[in-house]
Amino acid sequence: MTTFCVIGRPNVGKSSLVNAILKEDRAIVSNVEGTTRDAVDTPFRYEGRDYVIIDTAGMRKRGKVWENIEKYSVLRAVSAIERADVVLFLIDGEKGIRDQDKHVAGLAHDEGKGVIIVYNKWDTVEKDERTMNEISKKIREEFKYLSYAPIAFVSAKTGARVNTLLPLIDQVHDACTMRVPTNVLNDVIMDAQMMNPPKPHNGKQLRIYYASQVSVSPPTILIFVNEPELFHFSYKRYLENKLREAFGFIGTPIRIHARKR
Ligand SMILES: Nc1nc2c(ncn2[C@@H]2O[C@H](COP(=O)(O)OP(=O)(O)OP(=O)(O)O)[C@@H](O)[C@H]2O)c(=O)[nH]1
Ligand SMILES: [Mg+2]
Repeated sequence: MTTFCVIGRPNVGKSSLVNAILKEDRAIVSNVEGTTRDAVDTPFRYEGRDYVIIDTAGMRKRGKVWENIEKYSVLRAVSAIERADVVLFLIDGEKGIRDQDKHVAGLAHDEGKGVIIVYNKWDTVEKDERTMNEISKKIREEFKYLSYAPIAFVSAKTGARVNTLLPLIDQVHDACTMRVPTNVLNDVIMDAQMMNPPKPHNGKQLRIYYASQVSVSPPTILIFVNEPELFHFSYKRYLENKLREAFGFIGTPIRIHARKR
């Protein structure tokens, strides 16, 4: 079973998207912000697979604090994220990316769940053949830490491309729970090291002995080294990119921890 939730600031079209996926008018849709008050779970079955979709209330932040009336919607959204395998993070294509979206995206990222960025209201966007690339680039710049999240362009209103979401959700959920066999993992890490060995720091050289995947959701890799302090962020990121090239890991964060052997 796959549980996924739909989050985003008020009025981005979360309830409309839930309806479009379910193809029934269940959730209440309105152009008044804050229509949805509670997180609502709906179980359904599609092509032999079971899902639970969770609609949430829109979230908004003023200055440094979540607005009082919004505070409970944030808590409920966070609990929806915690219960979900995959998070659909919605952006309103009619209004474009706003500061608020960053706060919401941050919540999605912090929990270590699978994330799909959904650019909704695509029907309202004036576009030519370059628009999708341009907007994707903008999204990558604005949400750097979500670089692993695939981007979907949909219209909850017309239903355009909504049918691409469930297959993508399956793919991301599979990536979140993927287990890489230890020998294959070590081959990739050893190759990566040979191509680009870690640079010495103050005459000290990082040595990587052995890696193993210790958990899933998110995939977590433990790497045994001579000195964990020598394992710099940039080298971790390099290895993460190599792991993504080799295994995909679409839509899921990867955690890499170093331990002294
Ligand atoms: N043009 C267009 N309008 C949309 C689309 N999706 C939603 N809307 C409209 O946007 C407004 C808000 O939709 P909702 O689905 O209620 O938004 P929400 O994110 O659930 O809002 P809250 O629950 O209040 O946070 C409604 O007027 C919808 O008809 C879309 O893809 N295209
Ligand atoms: Mg709603």
